[in-house]
Amino acid sequence: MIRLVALGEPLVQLNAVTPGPLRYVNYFERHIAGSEANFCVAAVMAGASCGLIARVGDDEFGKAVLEYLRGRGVDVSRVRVDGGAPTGIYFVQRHYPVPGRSVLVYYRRGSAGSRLSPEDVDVQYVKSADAVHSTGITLAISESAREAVYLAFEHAARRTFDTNIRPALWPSPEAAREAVLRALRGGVEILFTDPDDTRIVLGVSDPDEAYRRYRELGVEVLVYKEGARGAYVFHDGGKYFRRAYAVPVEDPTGAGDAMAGYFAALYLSRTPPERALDLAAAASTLVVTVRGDNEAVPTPADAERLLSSL
Ligand code: CKP
Ligand code: MG
Repeated sequence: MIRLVALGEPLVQLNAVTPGPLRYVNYFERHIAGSEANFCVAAVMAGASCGLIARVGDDEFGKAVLEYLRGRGVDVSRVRVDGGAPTGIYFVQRHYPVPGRSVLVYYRRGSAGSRLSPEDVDVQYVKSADAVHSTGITLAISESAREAVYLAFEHAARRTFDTNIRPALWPSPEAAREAVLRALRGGVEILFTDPDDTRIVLGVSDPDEAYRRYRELGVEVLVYKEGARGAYVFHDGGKYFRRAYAVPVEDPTGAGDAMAGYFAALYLSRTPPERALDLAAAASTLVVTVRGDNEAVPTPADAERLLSSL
């Protein structure tokens, strides 16, 4: 079984039960999310094992994160409980101002998760994993979290990375660009990204050009996500595009993480990239049909059922 380790901040998500501006939303549904936590759940569903390196607060939300992730089969033995700060939360505003899209409103500054630091990186644990994953979110939340990612990447056998540039978390696009380029420096085997992030990182958005440039930076496999249009996978042997399925969108948050966790688990266990992308696309399709980022990630058998129904 492929063993993955991810570094990042798990968060409590408060998802608006009704669509529209948050100021008129009275009911919120609680979910457990955060990009790397979502990645881990998806990887486990796809048949890998995944451990999370993170911090949560010594509070009810921290307990909820630990219980939920443990229940989903994620190894939380390296999630530290930090009594000095609360577990981060965020709200999801749905279908407003752009129908079919969501807006994330964070309450996470100074959170326990953002206090992740190189001290939390158990080097032996990292070295024993087949691959280590993180995202631009962890690079953005604090300097210590960013250094934790660089340290873990230094010791990783293989690396996977999702650019996930959240402009709200960065002082400037240049800062994001610089931090992401540094994360890519040691060579990333699978890079997950999209046109918006690639415009910030490389100043281009054409998929072929992006692959050429990322390749020069040491990326082996590029998963280039074009949202509701579909996604490409570029690799040594070629290029493949998987068109997205048109489904009713409840909340697209988490679609990228489902694709990343699913794809990484399958590809690293030697599933051909085209097939891995098909199944990963099925996983991300199902995620957008519900609120919550990871509850609808399917088993491979269910992903297969969806693919054969289309
Ligand atoms: O790129 P995705 O929509 O898949 O990422 C969603 C996650 O960690 C979500 O759980 C949210 O908490 C976050 O990204 C974030 O910090 O924006
Ligand atoms: Mg994403």
